[in-house]
Amino acid sequence: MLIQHGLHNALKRGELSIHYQPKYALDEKNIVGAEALLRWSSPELGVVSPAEFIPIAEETGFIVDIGCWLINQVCKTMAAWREQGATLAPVAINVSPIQFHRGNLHRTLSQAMNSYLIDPALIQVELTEGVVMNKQHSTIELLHSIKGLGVAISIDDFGTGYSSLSYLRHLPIDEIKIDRSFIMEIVDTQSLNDTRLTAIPLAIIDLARNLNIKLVAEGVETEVQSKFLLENGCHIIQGYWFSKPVDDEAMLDFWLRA
Ligand code: G
Ligand code: G
Ligand code: MN
Ligand code: NA
Repeated sequence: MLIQHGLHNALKRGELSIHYQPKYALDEKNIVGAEALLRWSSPELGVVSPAEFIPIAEETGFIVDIGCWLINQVCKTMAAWREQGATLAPVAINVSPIQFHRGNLHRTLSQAMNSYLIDPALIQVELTEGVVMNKQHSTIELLHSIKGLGVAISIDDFGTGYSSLSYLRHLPIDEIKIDRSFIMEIVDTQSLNDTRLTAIPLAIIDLARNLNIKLVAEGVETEVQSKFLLENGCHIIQGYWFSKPVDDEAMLDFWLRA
């Protein structure tokens, strides 16, 4: 209840902020993108995790307003980075199923990109499997219309949703992100000999390669995990090993060094 009440004021009072986590190419040793992640610092509640407040914002539908604010804010920040000389790579925005189905995602994205003159090739939308699995005509149409803007579509938390893989073939999917739960299980070099632990990441790597879909591994925290991924053909990682999510100034430093 406290969270629900606080969230409405949070947007108005500017308590929400956005952090960015780089996606890093292990082979080319450069930053190839970033994921935008919401942060809420409440004077009454302290720092509230998105894992806590997003489900509540989804229940009340307020996630549509938050998501709209976030899309505009990301585009605004990208324009500021550009102005300061950054060479940008695509920034991924998490879109809640509620915003996807009920918000006017196509218009929100196109208006924000227009306002700040952001090249659609520099925006990515992250959806969970649950959203794209929905076979309704409207879902498929919406996915194609988002793609039609020139925005890329990425599947978040891949492997944790439903087991049907057929959507990868008939929907316009550009990228999948191996869920961090699979990466976490690789705790040391011993784990690499345990096929029960490596089988799923390896299968996802094969799947992505054969379908010609980009692949990112999430939650990469150690050198062992990085080496395992690089040696097996997953070149792009996101996780604490390269960098935690950082504020827009620290992200600018990353872009300027890229
Ligand atoms: O950053 P952190 O690990 O605390 O995020 C926890 C969860 O909140 C993750 O599952 C992440 O996908 C989700 N999340 C973070 N930012 C956003 C956002 O802007 N929109 C939506 N819908 N989810 C987000
Ligand atoms: O569900 P989604 O993939 O959007 O969630 C991304 C979340 O994962 C972010 O909230 C981020 O803080 C968190 N995260 C990013 N890198 C790591 C990592 O290396 N380890 C862990 N445990 N969490 C991470
Ligand atoms: Mn995500
Ligand atoms: Na994820």
